[in-house]
Amino acid sequence: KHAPALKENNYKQISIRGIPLLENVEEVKKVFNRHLHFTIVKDRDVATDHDYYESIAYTVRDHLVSRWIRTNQYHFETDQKRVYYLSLEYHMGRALSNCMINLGIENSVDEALYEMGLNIEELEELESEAALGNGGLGRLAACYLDSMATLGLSAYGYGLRYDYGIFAQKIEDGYQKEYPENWLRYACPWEISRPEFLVPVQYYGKVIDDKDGKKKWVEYITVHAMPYDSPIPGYNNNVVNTLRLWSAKASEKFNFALFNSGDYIRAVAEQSSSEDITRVLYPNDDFDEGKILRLKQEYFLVSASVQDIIARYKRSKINLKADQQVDFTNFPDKAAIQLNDTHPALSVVELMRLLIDVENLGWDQAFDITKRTIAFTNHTLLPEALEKWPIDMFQKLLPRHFQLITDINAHHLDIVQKKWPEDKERMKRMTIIDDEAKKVNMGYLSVVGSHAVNGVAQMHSDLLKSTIMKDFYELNPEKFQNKTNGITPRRWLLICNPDLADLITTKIGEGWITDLAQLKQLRDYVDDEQFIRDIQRVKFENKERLSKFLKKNFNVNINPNSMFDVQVKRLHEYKRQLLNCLRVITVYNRIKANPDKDVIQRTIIFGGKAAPGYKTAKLIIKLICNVARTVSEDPVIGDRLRVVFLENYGVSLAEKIIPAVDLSEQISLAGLEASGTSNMKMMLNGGLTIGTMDGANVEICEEVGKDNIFTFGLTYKEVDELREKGYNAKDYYEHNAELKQAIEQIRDGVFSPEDPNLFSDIVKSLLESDEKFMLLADYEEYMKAHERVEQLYKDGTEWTKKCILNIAAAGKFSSDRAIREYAKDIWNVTPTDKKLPSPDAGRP
Ligand code: F58
Repeated sequence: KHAPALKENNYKQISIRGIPLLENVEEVKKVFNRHLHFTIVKDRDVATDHDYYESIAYTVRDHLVSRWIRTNQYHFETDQKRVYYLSLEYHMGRALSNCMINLGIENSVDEALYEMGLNIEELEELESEAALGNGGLGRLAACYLDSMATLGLSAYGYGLRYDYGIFAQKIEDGYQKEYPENWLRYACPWEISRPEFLVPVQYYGKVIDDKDGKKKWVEYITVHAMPYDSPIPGYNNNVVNTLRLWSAKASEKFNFALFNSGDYIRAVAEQSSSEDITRVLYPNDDFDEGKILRLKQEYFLVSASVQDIIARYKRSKINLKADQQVDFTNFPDKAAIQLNDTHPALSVVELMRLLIDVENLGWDQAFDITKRTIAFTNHTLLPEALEKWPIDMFQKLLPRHFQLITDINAHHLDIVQKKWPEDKERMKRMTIIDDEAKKVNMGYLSVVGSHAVNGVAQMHSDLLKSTIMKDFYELNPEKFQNKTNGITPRRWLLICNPDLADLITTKIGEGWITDLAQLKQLRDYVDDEQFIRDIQRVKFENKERLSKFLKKNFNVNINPNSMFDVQVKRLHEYKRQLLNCLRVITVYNRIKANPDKDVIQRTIIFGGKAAPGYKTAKLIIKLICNVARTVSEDPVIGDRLRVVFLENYGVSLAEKIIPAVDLSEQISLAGLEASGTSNMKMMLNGGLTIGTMDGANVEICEEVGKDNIFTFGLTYKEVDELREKGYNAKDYYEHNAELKQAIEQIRDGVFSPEDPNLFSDIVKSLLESDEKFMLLADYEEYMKAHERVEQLYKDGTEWTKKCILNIAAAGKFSSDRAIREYAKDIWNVTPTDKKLPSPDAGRP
């Protein structure tokens, strides 16, 4: 290992971000050495690179600590309303560079490491990422934490500390294989365990009537929730909020009977089974598996968090002063709980239970407080993803909660009946507990128990009101809102694409970092020839960097001079990676049929994990890999077409891919992608979108103008009409020779000569049962849209102008904007751009 070339280092010094002071550099070195010695307990002769990573992580963490403590003191003193974000998933990615940037110390750290002969970029790669999420929903939670801290909100994330996050994906012979990813193998330097705040969580047992007529939950078993806190630094504002993740710990009393019977060894050994609750993240996206362990996880998060929230309320300033029974009347003015989908929906019932059974409030008051506290975000309309728990399972695991849901449902149906006295069908549709299907509907519970319900893009929110939540919208129209998703411009531009960030800053200053709408000033430079060349240079260098990375880590060769045409996201039929694959096959056929035609060089990049049990999705991965193989082995193709499937797509890989994207593939069937967020990331980094009118694509189109995006395909209305009249795949198949050819090639084993029938299920579903995703209906327009892409790409300047217009129009998609809207319309809290006093400025 050697120090980076001086030239590159000099270049970094000429940066808009924080000028390093020599004192800081000396200080960093001192603290680094102290940690290597006292924390890691190594000397430089035996220290590994990982030890150096840990030492620098602890050094950076030291800079956070006093701000973190300060933030807590400040929030106690001001006693402003707290926002609690509850999510089963947080896809955080790596923390080191994020912390350095948000604290403004990355140049000092860079320089200090350089002087010690270490390379920050190499050390950063050694951090294992906290991948405690599946896809968009978990990453959204992470972006929102960043924005809440940056906007100075007193906000807490609550989640689960899974021992195993999302699996590591390997592609072996074109097949996805899943491997466990032990992200905690090395201790995580960012988390602090808080055994003193252990919280008991109860399961099973039964409910009895107490002497005083109260309900009492008895004979339950207890599992303890151990909190682990991680810092969430705001950008340059001295705020450090907290993400609290719960880990299951057996209670000592767990197997009392066994302990007493003298079977000590077995009693201790069996403790581990209750600790299984937080062992592993369920790897499904947009699919509800209905397993009891998942229900245990959901309740574990909810119970521990709601108890913690109530405990904090009781310890808060207003209540400490009042020398009397805690008054819960003000609870909704002091706490807002946001449910990230229905997964934490039990919060409604747990809050009711604690208020009624423990705090002795009356039912009506408890329900009023609950509704005013809780709000609910829906992330999908796909029926297979909507959570419904079997009544039996639910009642056995959570007997008291089942009673409370029964009460809530009775109260709710009473209101429905008063409003529509004759409408029996509606009552049946709207019941939270479906006695026929024997299921508890968690979406309905979430709506009934909340004061606000939102979708994640305008189109999605509209569809919520007109489809799955129609009856509920008619009952309470005032509850329904839209909050279009956003992404944090810190991680998704400033950190992952520093050269573009610098270039933007030289033109419009650095205000965009916390006010992304300022990017629209870039429109003034759309004809500036130098700026256009600079944008092109940065994009090219990013593509080169990605190419080198892929060569080094995956032995994949791609050509940075080709167009990078990218679809990276979870693998799901509705996202239609298969449509992209049909297109690739057609492009391949065209080159073969017309080898002398002048075409642009394309690298088509796929990436994404399939749920381990999702057979079709896994077979689509295999097909893509086989097509990639056929293309690369064909001597006629040369460097005109290259197809790659990148292994193990996640936050860290995304940070490398997104800055290098030319073309962003967003091709779901209209009505099925609630929002999408990779579309926003690529736009912000100067990628042009080819997409359907679905989710947030609609708003991207509005913002950038339809001349600067390649839209195609059925609209939602057309999909609806087509479904009404009957979708017939053969119509398209018989009328489009290229489409027919591509499907026949798959059918005939052109891409799987060793097993010609390998993809027969895919062919069958395309031709016989695809009314759900209608791939063939959009194929022709998709091909035409790609021809428009090709035309434009031939004119480098015109292409780049549109890139600039896309960057300039990406302001709306900042998670800061989204969080401002949540703050105003749902939580009733006020963001601030004031900095907290720095740690050396005395206690607030
Ligand atoms: C995603 N949902 C949406 N669910 O599909 C996407 O359109 C949206 O942009 C994003 O949420 C953020 O709002 C999603 O990622 C899951 O991963 C769940 C995991 C747990 C089981 C159910 C799906």
